[in-house]
Amino acid sequence: MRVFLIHIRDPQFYALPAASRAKNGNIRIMGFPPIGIMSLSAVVKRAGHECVMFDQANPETPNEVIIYEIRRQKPDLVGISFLSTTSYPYAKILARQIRAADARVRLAFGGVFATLNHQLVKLQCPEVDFVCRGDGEQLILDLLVKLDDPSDVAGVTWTKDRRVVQNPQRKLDRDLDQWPFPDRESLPLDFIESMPLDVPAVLSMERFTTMQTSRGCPWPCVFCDIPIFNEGKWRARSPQHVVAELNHLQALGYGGVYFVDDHFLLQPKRIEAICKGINESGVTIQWGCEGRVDSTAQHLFPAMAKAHCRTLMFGIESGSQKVLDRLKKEQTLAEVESSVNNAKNAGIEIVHGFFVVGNPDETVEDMRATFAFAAKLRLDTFGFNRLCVYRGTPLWQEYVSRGLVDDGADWYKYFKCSEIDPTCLPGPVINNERTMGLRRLFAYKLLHYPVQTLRLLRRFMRHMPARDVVYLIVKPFLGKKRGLTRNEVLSRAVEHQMLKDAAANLTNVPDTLLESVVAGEDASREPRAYALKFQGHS
Ligand code: B12
Repeated sequence: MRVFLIHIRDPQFYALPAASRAKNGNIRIMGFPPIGIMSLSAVVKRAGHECVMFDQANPETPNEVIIYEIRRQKPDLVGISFLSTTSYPYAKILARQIRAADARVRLAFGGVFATLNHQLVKLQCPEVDFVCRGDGEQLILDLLVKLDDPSDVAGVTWTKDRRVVQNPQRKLDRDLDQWPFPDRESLPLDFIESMPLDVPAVLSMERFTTMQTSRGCPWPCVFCDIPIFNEGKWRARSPQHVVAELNHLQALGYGGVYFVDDHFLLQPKRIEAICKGINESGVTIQWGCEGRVDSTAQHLFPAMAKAHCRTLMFGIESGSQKVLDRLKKEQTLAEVESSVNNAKNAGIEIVHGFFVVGNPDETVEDMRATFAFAAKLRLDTFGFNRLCVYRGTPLWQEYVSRGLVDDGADWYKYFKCSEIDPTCLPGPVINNERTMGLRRLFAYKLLHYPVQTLRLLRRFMRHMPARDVVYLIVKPFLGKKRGLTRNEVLSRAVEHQMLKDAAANLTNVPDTLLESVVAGEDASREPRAYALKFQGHS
């Protein structure tokens, strides 16, 4: 069978083509690779099928090229993968265009958003044959042999006799070592991790990729849907399997790896074995990961640093215990402080703090406390995002019961909490407090931690154009902005408020408007000349 796998990205959001090509001729992309479809591609190929991947971060494969290739290569199944609510409108548009161009091809959706909203997605997108829930590895193999009648393929939502059928849930796969390493070599792309991401994953211009060493997180934070996606469970690959993949990546020339695990720091024994394996096998790849501040693995931070862990990211969220409790974060300010200290004392080079502002019941004093707390912590980098609410999270459920969102009409939208929740501060107040807070924080950091700050800036200078670094520093001190400057687009390191606003607005677009966008595009038109260069068909 021939399978096409497409990773949908919001245009200009989280992945940018770099100006230069890699030595091997590949297009260089600043951003995270699409590890979801890369994982599935490896599985599908090992089973003897053909697989072609498309990542929409590649400017040479817009929708029209993908449709052209579908017509030309006639795949048996086209799998469309997307992570979040923000990319759903683009997935919808592409599915409709594909269906308009080819009435027979089988179309499948997968990923976190599709999983959590499977029935509604199936109803809203009748052109999609299968909405796939949860892990995709075994599911796609089962589906490929049952494309005509997936009645007994667990985890699929489809239509039979004009009725939406929800096949039984697939049992959570605990044996993650059975799957091959993701197929990273079949896209005509090379990834580099740099500042357009709002998180300094490893901060290196080396060939960069991601790995997933565990899945899930059992904690009940109200804004997160991962416990529901993973049925409250945490599953992990064995240390041997993880180290083997790192060796494989080193042999392929990768120099930076970010673990996209939801909570890498959960199991001390596993971390210890991974670090030991890295040192013993001579892996020198620099890596980054994230985890909770209450991790019991903190005594291993020195071992992690020795095994080339350069970046450690903590979900700190707030400097107000009241807000932390409201978010059901189940962590204390003292735990935050000691884990950041432990990481810095261990020699981890970049310790990052994720914060959220605009939380329910948060006052101006709480926000000020958050910025004062961030200043006190020995963090190297930080990000302050506005809290948003997505369907599938406990907070969404709360908003449904408080009548703030309509589960039937709003399910495919996402909102900044302050837009709908009267217990949040108004948007302009939040933005103003954030700007002021960032200014104070930057000034405080420069004054109190000059060595740490200068060291970090020197590292930035090595990996970013100087003007972007300057902009990054002066941004909080600039007055009210008037529009999106080129630098602002490029330097989305601290925040990318406007782009996020655009993405949020798009999720609010009704289907009728989307239809007109699709109608406006002539899906039957021939792809542009550059498209033919794709995969060497010139
Ligand atoms: C890494 C990551 C990112 C990276 C992007 C990585 C990339 N490839 O582009 C960055 C930092 C850029 C990012 C950005 C954002 N992210 Co994010 N991100 C994640 C994270 C931590 C891991 C995703 C991942 O790589 N998983 C590993 C791969 C192997 O899994 P997978 O893609 O899910 O694929 C598996 C299955 O889903 C399935 N599958 C997937 N596709 C298909 C298709 C078919 C046909 C089949 C059969 C199966 C299938 O099979 C795969 C293998 O089992 C997740 C949390 C999570 N655990 O999923 C959040 C997560 C997806 N992000 C989230 C959000 C909200 C965002 C942002 C909107 C944040 C913001 N406000 O700016 C943006 C939007 C990005 C976008 N364009 O969609 C939310 C989504 C919630 C929602 N309902 O929308 C999540 C779930 C985090 C959370 N806790 O809530 N993100």
